[in-house]
Amino acid sequence: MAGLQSGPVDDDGGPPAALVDVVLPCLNERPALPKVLGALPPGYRAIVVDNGSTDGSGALAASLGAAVVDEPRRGFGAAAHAGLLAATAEFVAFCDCDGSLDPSQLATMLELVCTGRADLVLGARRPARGAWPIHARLANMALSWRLRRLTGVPVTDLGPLRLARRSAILGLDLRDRRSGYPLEMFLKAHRAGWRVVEIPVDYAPRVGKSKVTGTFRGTVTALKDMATQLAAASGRTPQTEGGSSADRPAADAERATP
Ligand SMILES: Nc1nc2c(ncn2[C@@H]2O[C@H](COP(=O)(O)OP(=O)(O)O)[C@@H](O)[C@H]2O)c(=O)[nH]1
Ligand SMILES: [Mg+2]
Repeated sequence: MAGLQSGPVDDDGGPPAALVDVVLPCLNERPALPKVLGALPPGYRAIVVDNGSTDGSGALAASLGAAVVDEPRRGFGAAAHAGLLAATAEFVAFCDCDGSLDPSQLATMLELVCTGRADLVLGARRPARGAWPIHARLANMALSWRLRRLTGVPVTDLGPLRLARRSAILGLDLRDRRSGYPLEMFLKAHRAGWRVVEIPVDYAPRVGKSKVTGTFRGTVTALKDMATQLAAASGRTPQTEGGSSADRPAADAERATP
């Protein structure tokens, strides 16, 4: 296993490969891109998924050195999943492309997964003043309460900053292509027996306009998509508490064996 800050050196002597690919779903986030990309620590490669932006986000991201993936099909999940499919690093993180989150806090998440203490790490947002609209906060509190009851995982936020092993997330076979994607990831990870761990992360006011919780349409779509995921999860017979370790990310399952 390579160190946490720099990836393995390519066989051909080229630049070190990224240890973490950071998927950044991006719909018209031009004003935020310099801050977001400038905040990525060494060893973390930005994959900006341009979700049909009309403000030149994709071209700006490429000029700033990011890998850019085009995903014309609209939807947070469509963008996030296209980024996951384009990723090649051992670990993948997801982060809003709006300047609200601090990618340097991914280092703690990476450490938890690398050392076998977690399979999926979620960032629980600690908002600065004005960062989080009250309706979104209340909806998120209600969702977290429901998730705690449903899964027993002491989750307090279904936050957008998260990290896991790439091959493991691919194995979850995520299907949602809209706002239910982060919830589907959590529910399927739990069902597969993953250790889902939450750590606090800073949450600053975003740069530019919100596409989800800041708009009526975005909020309604998010609620509908979450309800679909919850209904699917509630209707299933739960596995043994914590799920089957056979479904866990392989490397971590090995480490978890006493
Ligand atoms: N809602 C939405 N967001 C998208 C889409 N494609 C990419 N995104 C990005 O997904 C991220 C989350 O959206 P954001 O506006 O930050 O939602 P908020 O955090 O709830 O305010 C941002 O980086 C958006 O640019 C899409 O089709 N719909
Ligand atoms: Mg956001």
